[in-house]
Amino acid sequence: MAPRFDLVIVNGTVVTASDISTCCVGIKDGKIKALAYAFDQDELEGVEIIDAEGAYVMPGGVDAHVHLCQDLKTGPHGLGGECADNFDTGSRSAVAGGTTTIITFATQTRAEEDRSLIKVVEAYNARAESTGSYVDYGFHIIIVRNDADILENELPVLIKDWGISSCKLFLTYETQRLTDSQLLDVMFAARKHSITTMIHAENGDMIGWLTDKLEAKGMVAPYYHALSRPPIAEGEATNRAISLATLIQNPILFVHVGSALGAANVRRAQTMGLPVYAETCPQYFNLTWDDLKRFHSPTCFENSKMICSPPPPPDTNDHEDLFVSLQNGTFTIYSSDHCPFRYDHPHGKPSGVLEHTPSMEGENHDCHGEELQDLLLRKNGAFRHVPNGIPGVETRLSLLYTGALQTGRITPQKFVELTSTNPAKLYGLYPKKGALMNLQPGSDADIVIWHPEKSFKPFNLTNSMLHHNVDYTPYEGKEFTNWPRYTILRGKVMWANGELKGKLRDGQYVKRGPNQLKKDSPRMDKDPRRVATWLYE
Ligand code: DUC
Ligand code: ZN
Ligand code: ZN
Repeated sequence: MAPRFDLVIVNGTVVTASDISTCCVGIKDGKIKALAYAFDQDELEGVEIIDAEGAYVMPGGVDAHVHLCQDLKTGPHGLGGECADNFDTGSRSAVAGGTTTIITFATQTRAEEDRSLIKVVEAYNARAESTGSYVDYGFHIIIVRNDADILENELPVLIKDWGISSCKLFLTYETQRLTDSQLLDVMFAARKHSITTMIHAENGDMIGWLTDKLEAKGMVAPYYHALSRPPIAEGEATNRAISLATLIQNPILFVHVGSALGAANVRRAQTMGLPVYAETCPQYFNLTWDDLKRFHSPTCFENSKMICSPPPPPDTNDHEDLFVSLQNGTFTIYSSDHCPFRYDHPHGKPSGVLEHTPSMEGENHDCHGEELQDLLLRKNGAFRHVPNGIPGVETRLSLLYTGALQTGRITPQKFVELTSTNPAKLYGLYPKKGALMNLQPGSDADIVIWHPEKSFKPFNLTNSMLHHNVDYTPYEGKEFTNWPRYTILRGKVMWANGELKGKLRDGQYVKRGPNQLKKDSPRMDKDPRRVATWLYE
């Protein structure tokens, strides 16, 4: 008789978003088959066994905000650089950090040939298929125009054929931002097709105006990026988007919320019963404005390594405010916003110097290594032209473990909710992902097993330990108190004791369904504020 299981995890402290218990996990055909206090000896005969030694056993991480293979070099007001990771290097980094599913972005642009969302998704998927992936993956679609025909005809195809149930919209960046009226168009279409709208909420005009003022005073060093995007830029934009979503009555998710002001607006909307969700990211709990001036001198271009948008908060008091929002449910999900740019690459962070400085006339714009580093020392850059984004898909879970779980700021269940279960529910993947459910429809056996706390020696991170294709980490030297010991994807051990075990083509594309958190908002269709019921009749 075939064994009941292919793989069994014993002596685990099994954690889900709701429960925690000492038990064993039995896996068969890539699915969770049984959870039990113990299995009979004869059931374990010939079966691969992992001894968790009392450590946490959790659903694999679902990172719902990852940029891979993305065209980010979209002009002076876009993100302005070349994405350093493809599906090979990015997914390798994900699995080494305990993540088993990533949702990446396929980007429409304003170019006529990129009008069709379907063609955009096909092109991005071809990039994923050309390398393969170590983890399961899907796409959000970024929409930067409001063509009625595309929204009407293509959104249903994205849902039906591709299982894409979320789109991202921008309130900043000249090449991406939509006006309020355009936002309403897309939100209205998204509502019709049960698509969740993800909002990049920063006020583009405030940022542009402040950037001009800073430049006029010669304040162009990387540090001033933070001053060009103060918390009120997120405060205004979250408020406005909440108002628009109230009119449309469709769920919105604010991506990468990094300010207490943004979080407070989200909290207020949630208290009113609106389907407003928020994502936050590790950089808002681990970096501050000081990190933008930590290399050598406040004006040093190397500080561009820390530039991301929105920027990290001013100081560590903000971290504490944000931890409260993490703990009390204001933040629905915790993603990496892995947006990788290299430092030693002319189309990475050095774009901030190479491509846009008038004094670069006559210089080699396509250099690497010593020549590039020499240029960065001799020439002034400007934060306006630095690509916005930092890497973090691999460090996401361990940073939250170190900073929030081990310190008692959140429970193990909350950790699972934020990093796996809620992203799976929000983006229509539950309970295939984000759960350890052994009853129909059942969960994929995607699991992360940590090291036992009592035997794990804290260590200081260096970039050489990571598996991405970026030549730095913002967390260089930081102490970590745990790290995923095993990462299991659909029953296959992909990462064990510091070694990559899986294969590049083990990851699969995942189709997603509609938002499964929406039903938590009972007043959603009651239109208590008398906004626009007639629109939906
Ligand atoms: N938005 C993102 O989602 N990632 C990086 C930078 C940005 O503006
Ligand atoms: Zn964004
Ligand atoms: Zn992002």
